[in-house]
Amino acid sequence: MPSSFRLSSSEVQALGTALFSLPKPQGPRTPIVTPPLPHPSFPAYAAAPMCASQSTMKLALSLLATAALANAHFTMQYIWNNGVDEGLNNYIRVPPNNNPVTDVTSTDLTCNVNGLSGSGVQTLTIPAGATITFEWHQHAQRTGEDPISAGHKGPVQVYIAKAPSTAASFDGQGAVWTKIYSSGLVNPSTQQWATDVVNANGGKHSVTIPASLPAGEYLLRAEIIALHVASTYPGAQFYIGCAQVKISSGGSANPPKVALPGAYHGSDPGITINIYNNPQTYTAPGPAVWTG
Ligand SMILES: [Cu+2]
Repeated sequence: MPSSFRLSSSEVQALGTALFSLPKPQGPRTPIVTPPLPHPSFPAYAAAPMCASQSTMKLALSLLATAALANAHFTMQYIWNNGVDEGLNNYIRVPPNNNPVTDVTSTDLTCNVNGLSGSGVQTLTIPAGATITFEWHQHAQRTGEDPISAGHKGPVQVYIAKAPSTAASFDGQGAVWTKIYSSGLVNPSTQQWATDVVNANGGKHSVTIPASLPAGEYLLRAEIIALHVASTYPGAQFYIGCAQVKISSGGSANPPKVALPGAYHGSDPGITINIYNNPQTYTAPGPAVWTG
């Protein structure tokens, strides 16, 4: 496994902290994580200065993370235009690896790492009102493994931003983003999250582009937030994929817009949250969905 696919040490430590803050299960529900607990005084042990037992600690943390996550990290790899698969990484600003963004004030929040330019990326022409599907995978392949690793629970959202000129030259900065889709805690009684639905759908989720948007070139930004280590900030993991599209015809709507980064804060209840506490409601970060 390439090193870029491994959990960082801070992620592993945060996971350990989150797991050891688990409350007792309340009512009938499927256990989300049932890792073997390697040591009763684990949190203090993990926070202690480096010592002779460091390698043992690392092994225990590694086993813990493996039990909970099996794999890690993913990227947006395909865009489908009205049901047509447009091919691996085509029309997408591809990040250097599948690591998440965790700093909501970073320009990496816009379109992932190295995502401020689309030079070399083609722009896909779509009709007004198109149904666009995004497809995510852990690795650069459709292998049948979980598209996103099952331990990654959280919301799925889609934003769109109109480019002043070409999508390829658009950096997506400023108050330019309109939220057009959001799905969070789908079923509180079973603790089913939007990410579970994406996994069940082979890594895919769809959005209808509002037909009232004006013709022109746009960035489409899909976002999956994994909340498995989000009980402190930074912890929530932002997986972001931006695609370049050209709406061939359209209307004259002027939808509400926010900045990304800008609209999210580390203190947002949808960003800093312990999802192992059987939440019954969830408020995703950012503005309300605009449907056209
Ligand atoms: Cu991951």
